[in-house]
Amino acid sequence: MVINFPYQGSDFDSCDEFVERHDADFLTRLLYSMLRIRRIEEAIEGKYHEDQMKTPIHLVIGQEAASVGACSALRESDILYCGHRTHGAYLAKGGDLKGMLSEFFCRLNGCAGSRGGSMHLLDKSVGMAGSSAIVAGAVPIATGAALSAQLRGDDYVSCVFLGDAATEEGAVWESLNFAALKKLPIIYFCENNFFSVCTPLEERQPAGVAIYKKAAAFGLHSVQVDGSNVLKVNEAVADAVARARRGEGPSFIEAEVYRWRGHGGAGDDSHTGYRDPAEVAYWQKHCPVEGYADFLQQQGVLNALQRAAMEQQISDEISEAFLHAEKSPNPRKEDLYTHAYCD
Ligand SMILES: Cc1ncc(C[n+]2csc(CCOP(=O)(O)OP(=O)(O)O)c2C)c(N)n1
Repeated sequence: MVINFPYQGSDFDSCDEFVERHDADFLTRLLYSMLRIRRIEEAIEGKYHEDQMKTPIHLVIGQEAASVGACSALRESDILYCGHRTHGAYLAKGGDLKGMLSEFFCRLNGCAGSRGGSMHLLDKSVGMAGSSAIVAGAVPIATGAALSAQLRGDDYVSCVFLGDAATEEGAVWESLNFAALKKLPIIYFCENNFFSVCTPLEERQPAGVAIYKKAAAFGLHSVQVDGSNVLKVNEAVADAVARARRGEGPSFIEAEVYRWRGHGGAGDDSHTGYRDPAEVAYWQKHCPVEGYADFLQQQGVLNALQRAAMEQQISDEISEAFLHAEKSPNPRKEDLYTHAYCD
């Protein structure tokens, strides 16, 4: 069996100090948010074959700790940009489940007004400023938003999620260079899941040059973090946010994660041969959500009853949101040109 990188996930052995630093409410909310994303994604996956959701989907199952760890370090007023794998980031940033599902069902009340679908979630009310299906497409836009914050003296930090494959696009390095030069308040949050569709990292980038080290060479504060550990991700992003707010410029965070499902659509695609199914099974055994839940129970922050209550609450919310989306009205022909032009 090939494991693409040394296992680090779900290792909470050195995390006792986090429990001392944060209150139980915060620690539990991190779990709730991850569990909510997991169950929502499973529900979306389960219903996808019905073909009522008129959108391609890219599931984030396995990567929840990265979404939640990063967004929990941002304020609502901080703005977020994303690539095509949007669901976790949107929900973790405070996005509305009904709005997201309605968007997938191509309904009038979808969070992007049925214009976007899963790859283009947009919701300015929670700081989800935009997402782009063009690999690395959101990176220069997020950099421009950080420049805008700096020029206008606005207090927000701009954060952009990008994949490991996005770092193979020139636009990323032009953005990083500019951000470092101007000391922009921006965080480049790279979810390194080691695959670009079905091409592994080692076939795309030279061995021995970690992505975060390339960013460091451009003059950014740059760190690598275990993306399966929500606490470590939160800490790395909180540090980057504090630096940005102090005017110390951009940060790059490489979070090592593993995607359990195929690149797009429902199900695991490892039978196609691009990755070893045993590798997927290995990562599923080291689940970032269950691992963190077990850790909280060991620490006495959470008990089994509370965990079960979370499951129930999430399940109820999901059922209600699907009903809402299914029953919502379709877009109207007369609105076709709304949002197409602005004065
Ligand atoms: C500019 C561009 N090139 C190619 C594609 C086709 N494409 C879609 S997703 C993807 C891989 C993205 O991998 P990564 O950025 O690591 O994100 P992940 O899917 O792993 O989350 C590619 C090559 C695209 N959408 N845009």
